[in-house]
Amino acid sequence: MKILLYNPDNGITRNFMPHLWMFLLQSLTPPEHEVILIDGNAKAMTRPELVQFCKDNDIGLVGIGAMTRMVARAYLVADSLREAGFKVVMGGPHVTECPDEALGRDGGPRHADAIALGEADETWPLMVADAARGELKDVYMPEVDPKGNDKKPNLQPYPHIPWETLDLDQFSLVPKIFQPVMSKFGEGWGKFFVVPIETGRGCPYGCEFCTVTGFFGDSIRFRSNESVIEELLRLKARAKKEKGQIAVFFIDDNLAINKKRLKGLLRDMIAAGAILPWVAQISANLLEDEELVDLIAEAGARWIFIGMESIDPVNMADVNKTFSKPANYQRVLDGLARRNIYAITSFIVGMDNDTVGVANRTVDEIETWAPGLPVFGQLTPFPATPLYDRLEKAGRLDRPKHWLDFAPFVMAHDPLKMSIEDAKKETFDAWSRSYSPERNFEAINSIRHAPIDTRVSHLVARLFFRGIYFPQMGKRAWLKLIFDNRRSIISLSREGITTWRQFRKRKRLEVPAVQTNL
Ligand code: B12
Ligand code: SF4
Repeated sequence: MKILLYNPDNGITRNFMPHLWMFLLQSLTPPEHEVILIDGNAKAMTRPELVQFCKDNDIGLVGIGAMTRMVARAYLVADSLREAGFKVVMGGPHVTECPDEALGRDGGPRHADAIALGEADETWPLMVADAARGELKDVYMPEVDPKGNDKKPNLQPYPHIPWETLDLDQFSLVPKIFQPVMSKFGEGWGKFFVVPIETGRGCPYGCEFCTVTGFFGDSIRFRSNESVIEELLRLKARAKKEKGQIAVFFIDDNLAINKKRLKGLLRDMIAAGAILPWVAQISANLLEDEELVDLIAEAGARWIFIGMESIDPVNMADVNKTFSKPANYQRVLDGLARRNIYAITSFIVGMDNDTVGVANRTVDEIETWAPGLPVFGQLTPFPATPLYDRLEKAGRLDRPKHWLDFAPFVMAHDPLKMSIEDAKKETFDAWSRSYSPERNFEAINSIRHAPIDTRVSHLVARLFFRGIYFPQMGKRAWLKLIFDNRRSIISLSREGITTWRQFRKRKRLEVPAVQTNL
C-alpha cells in the first residue's frame, strides 16, 4: 500500500524545519508499504491538487498530523480527501486533546476515519496493518499500565531515520537559483537544512499554558547517547558529501532537564566528533551551570531557545513557571554570549498581570541584555491545558474553539488588565521595535568583539527570523528590508572582505614555509 503523510501549512509562512513525526512514522512503517511525505509548508498544494496527487499515486492511506493552530486547515484537507474516497487517519497533539472533534462525535462533521491518541510509535504499525486489510478502527491508543497510565515508548531502541538517503530537497532553505553560487562558498552552502532530532521526551514542569506535560507525561525518557551520536554522524557525512550545510534542532522540550545526562551526551558528542551547528530548547534556570554551558559551546551550539515568557514575576507565578526567574535572565544570556552563543528568547503578551505598555517595558529590559532573537506570542488556551480549564471556569473564553476560526495575533480570551485589541497592538509593537533597522544595527554593534562569522549569522538571523512568524515577504519587501538595514550590511560586508583578504594573504605566505619544511 502507498501511504501519504501530510502536514498542513500553518497559513502564515514556510517553516524553517520539517516535522519529525513524518520521518519517525515513515521509519516505523512496515517495509512492505511505501511512504511519501508532503509538508504543506515547504511544498504548497491546493486541495484539488492534493486529491489529484493521491489519485495519480494510487494512495491507499493518508495520515495527517497537526498542531492546534493549523487543525482547521488539516480538517479541510481531510474532508476533501475523504470526499474523493481516500481513507484518512489523523494524529498529533490536537486530535489527542480533542478526539471527539476529528471523529464528529461532538455534533460537528467527521473529518477522520481513524485517530491515533498520544505517542503513536507503537500504534502506527497497527493502524497501517488494519488499513491495509480494510479494517480501520476509530481510535488507536497506547496500551495502559495497571495504574491506568499510557505506556510510553521508552526510546531505546530508537527507530533508524535514514537521513543519509532521504529526499530532503523540499526542505532546503537555499532558493534553487542561488544553489550553484552558494555551493562554492566556504565548505559549501548549496543546500541548507535544519533537521529535527530528539534525544528525549517529556517535561515534568507543568507550566499552565503548555500541553507537553499532559501529552508526553512527566516521566522523562532518553535515547542512548550512542544512537543520538550515530544519527549526528550520518547527518555530518551527508552535509560534507552534498557540499551543503546541516544544522540540527534538538526538539526536546528541555534538553538540559537532566543536567548529568546532558553533560554525558555532550562529552560523548565531542569525543566522537559528532559536531554540527545546533539549536536547542533549554529553560533559563538550567543555564547557570558554567560547566554545562562550556560543554554546550564546545559541542557546537549556536542558538538556545529559552521560554522566558515575561519579565514580571507575578505573571510567572500565574502560569506556574516560578522556576524561571526574570531577575536571572541577563546573567544567563551574558554567560551564553561570552561563548558566542545567542538566545532565541520567547515572550508571551496578554498574561494576567500585563497592562498597556508591556511591549515597551519588556523591550526596554531586553535591550539591556546580550542581544538575541526575541519572539512574541500571546497567551493561548490550548485545549486540555490547566490554563484552558481555569479560563473556561472563569467564563473568560471569548472563542472557546478558537482553532476553528484561527485568527493570528487575536487572543481567544479576555486578558485581565487590557483588551484583546491592546494585546494585538502590544505584540506588534514588541516585534517592530525588536527588529527595527536601528535595533539591528545596535545589536550587531554590541557584539563587535565577537568573530565576524558570528556577527554575520546574527544579522542574517535577524533579517530572516521575522519571516518565520509573519507572512513571507515578496521581492519588493526584501529589497526594502535590505535597503533599510544597509548600515549594518555595509559595515559587516566591508569587515568581511578585509578579513577574507587577510586570510588569503596569510595562506599565500604560509605555502612556501610549509614547502621548505618538507
Ligand atoms: C519543534 C517544535 C516546533 C517547531 C516547528 C515544528 C517543526 N517543524 O518541527 C517550531 C519551533 C517552529 C515551533 C513553533 C510553534 N510551536 Co511548536 N513544538 C515543537 C516541539 C518542541 C517538538 C515537536 C516534535 O517534533 N515532537 C516530537 C514528535 C515525535 O512528537 P509529535 O509531533 O507529537 O508526534 C508524535 C505523536 O503526536 C503522533 N503523531 C503526530 N502526528 C501524527 C500524525 C498521524 C497520522 C499519526 C498517526 C500520529 C501522529 O506520532 C508521533 C510519534 O509518537 C513541540 C513539543 C513536543 N515535545 O512535541 C512543540 C509544540 C508542537 N508546539 C506548540 C506550539 C503552540 C507552537 C507555536 C504555536 C508557538 C508559538 N506561539 O509561536 C509555534 C507555531 C509555529 C507555526 N507557525 O506553525 C505546541 C502545540 C500545542 C498544540 N496543541 O497545538 C507544542 C506541543 C508545545 C507546547 N508548548 O505545548 N514548534
Ligand atoms: S518547561 Fe517548557 S515544555 Fe516544560 S512544561 Fe514548561 S513550557 Fe512546557
